[in-house]
Amino acid sequence: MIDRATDILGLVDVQPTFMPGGELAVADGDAVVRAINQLTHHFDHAFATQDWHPAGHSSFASAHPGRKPYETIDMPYGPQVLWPDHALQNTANAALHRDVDLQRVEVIIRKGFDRNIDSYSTFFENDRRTATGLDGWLRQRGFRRVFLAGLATDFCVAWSAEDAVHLGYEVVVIEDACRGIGVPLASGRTSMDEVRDRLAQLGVRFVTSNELAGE
Ligand code: VGL
Ligand code: ZN
Repeated sequence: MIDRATDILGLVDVQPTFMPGGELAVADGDAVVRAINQLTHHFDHAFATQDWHPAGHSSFASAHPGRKPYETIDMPYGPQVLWPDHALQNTANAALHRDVDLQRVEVIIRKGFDRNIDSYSTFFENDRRTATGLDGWLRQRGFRRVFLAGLATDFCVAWSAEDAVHLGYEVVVIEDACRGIGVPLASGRTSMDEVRDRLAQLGVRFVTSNELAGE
């Protein structure tokens, strides 16, 4: 059962840059728009995140001569997957999708604007220490449970879910309102295979929109 006072919907990177036709297209990524629009009415409160990179960002393969997108390199803060240039500040594809219902969005957290560090999670940059400020905002507003939807399941949604658990929130991922990238890993599995196990172990719940409607 959704508690409209202490539950909040988090819309992660619902931006055309992550959808078919975009720079870092997630397969079927645009399907999240309709899925999200059908479930926002369950919530009184929402926040959104927006990937927001300067040109030459260090997560771009193009910033590392000889490297290709989807390779992993070591950065001072740990391993980093390299991406095609995407979510460029002030470009149309970096805007929140024009059709997504933002009526209940009370704060928009931008991330990835420091050119030297990537930021998947909506709580911390990829050093897992530099805060975005969202935790303080949620806490001061009295939210205790975060429902996540958006892109991409195996990166920004997963890292946000994990940090939220560590910060003491209950976390629910609305799986049909998310789509993933599926980067091949050294283990032979993909980032999609790993993410569900890792999050489930942390106590993250996965629900479908239908289950949410029935709750
Ligand atoms: C994302 C890769 C790079 C995401 C953002 O939104 O999941 N993934 N930047
Ligand atoms: Zn990015």
